[in-house]
Amino acid sequence: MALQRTFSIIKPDATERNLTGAVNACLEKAGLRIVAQKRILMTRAQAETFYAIHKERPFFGELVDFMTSAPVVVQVLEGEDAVAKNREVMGATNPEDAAEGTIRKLYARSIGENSVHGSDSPENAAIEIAQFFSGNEIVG
Ligand code: RTP
Ligand code: MG
Repeated sequence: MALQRTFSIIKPDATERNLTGAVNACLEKAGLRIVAQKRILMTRAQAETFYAIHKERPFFGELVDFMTSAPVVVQVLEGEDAVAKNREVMGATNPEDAAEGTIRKLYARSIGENSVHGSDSPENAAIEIAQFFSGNEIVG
């Protein structure tokens, strides 16, 4: 299978606890290569655009508050089957349902403060990568 790219975010609950390196170690151990990475404070507009698909959900306001509450690390990950591989190493949305050894099982605080984001399809990965990175910032 050809190399694929996916978009990842280390969320505020993880950056606040100084877990950037711990999360990156899990990603790299899973065979994903970090080909772009930057630490930013998301604006409300960026978070609202990024999570627009959830704007009618009851947790939307809380989600935007959370994602703008502290720095995040946005990343592009590359590897074979990267979208699915990253979802696997992240674990289920709710840490109570996440498999042993996954990032969310190890580090997430709750279903909302769940340490990482990962694209759910190659199509969304391309859209999400383009929201945060220009082509020359990604070095594969
Ligand atoms: P993500 O998009 O962040 O990678 O997470 P996901 O696919 O596993 O979950 P999704 O259904 O897309 O939800 C996006 C994020 O919204 C927050 N959430 N809170 N309070 C709640 O019931 C609730 N449900 C979802 C989480 O931060 C989730 O990752
Ligand atoms: Mg999602």
